[in-house]
Amino acid sequence: MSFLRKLDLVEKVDPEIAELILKELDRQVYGINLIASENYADEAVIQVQATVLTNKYAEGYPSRRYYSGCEMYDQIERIAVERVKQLFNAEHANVQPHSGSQANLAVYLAFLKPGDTVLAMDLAHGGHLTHGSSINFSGILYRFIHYGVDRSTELIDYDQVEKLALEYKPRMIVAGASAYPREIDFKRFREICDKVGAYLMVDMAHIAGLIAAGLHMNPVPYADFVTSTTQKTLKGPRGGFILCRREYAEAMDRAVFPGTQSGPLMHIIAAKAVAFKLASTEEFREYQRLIVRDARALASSLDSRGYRIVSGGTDNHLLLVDLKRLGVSGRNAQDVLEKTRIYVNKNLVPYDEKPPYITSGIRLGTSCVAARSMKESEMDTIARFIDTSLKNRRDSTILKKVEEEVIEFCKSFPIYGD
Ligand code: DSN
Repeated sequence: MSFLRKLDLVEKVDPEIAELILKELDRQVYGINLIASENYADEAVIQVQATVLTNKYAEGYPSRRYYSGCEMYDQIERIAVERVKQLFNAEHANVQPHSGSQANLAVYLAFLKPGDTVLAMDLAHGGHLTHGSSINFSGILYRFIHYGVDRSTELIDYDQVEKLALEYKPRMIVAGASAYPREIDFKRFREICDKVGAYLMVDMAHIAGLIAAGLHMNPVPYADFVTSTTQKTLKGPRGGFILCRREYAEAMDRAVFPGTQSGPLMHIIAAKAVAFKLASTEEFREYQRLIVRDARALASSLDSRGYRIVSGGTDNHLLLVDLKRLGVSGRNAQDVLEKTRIYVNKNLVPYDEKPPYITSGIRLGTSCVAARSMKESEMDTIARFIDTSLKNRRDSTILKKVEEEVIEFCKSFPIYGD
């Protein structure tokens, strides 16, 4: 039995929480996870997080801590930093950000002043909350101007980015997205930044695994700062990191600690180190190749069933499905699919007329299914499950039958060995 089911100590002190954890494990095992930002961390990565490393305060950086007893933590953090620098060929790395949002906050704090102009991708076209949403600290503290995708191609309109950059002269341009299915041309972003003297920040959170595997252009040679999470395609613990050029290292580190965070989560930093090691293997690169093949296969299986795929396909780990033709909202589709144990998230499609809590689309990602070794032919089965569920959304008997099929299907694709 996997160690993940052994919760004897928790069961003794808090059976209520233990039971919920075990139920959640079953939900993960007997369900199909297509949430593009999620993944299954390796068991070693999970194990590291449940160690005594959680007990320590280590504010500061290796050899410059504010507490004694940090000898092991210095070594762990140095290993994590060296591994991630090597993985992405970066000059400097900070592995302390607790999340991707914290990483973005630290870059803004270090290199912008409140009120500065920043150009970033519109959330409604695939950007992220921390790329200037008016309800997020980023949009509250800085003056964000947004670029989007072209209405007909649904690809980033680089000419529009350039036009807006020349017009608004931003101090920083942000590239990167949380719902964009195509490759991003970081070289073109660099050229635009150079024309207007702007910093380039790339938020590579979604595609970090693909970049590590050499399947997507690496932003490091072009960007001043690169931020990321570790839990998405990278398959690590929940957390963030920042890469930058040597010249920015001191300001960057100061912005993380003491600028925006105090005690680093050292058990998570150790888990990041393990994940970076795993991400440098040929097995990981093969896994990333499968993610992309699966995403293409899922897009094509849905397309052949009449679904409109935003931009006509995908180059990465995710696809956006426009459900307008089917007459079902993204929210409704998410709820229906949850009943059949298929997990997706509702998502705005470009130029969506519905509000963000309803939406006209869903976002599907293949990091989790590829991690279970589901291949192209399985994507057709999943497309069939989705299609049957959505087209019979008011028929509880059919939905029940699909749910049973999903459970049976999942039994052939374990997440954690048994
Ligand atoms: N919430 C994440 C996503 O789903 O893309 C990004 O923070």
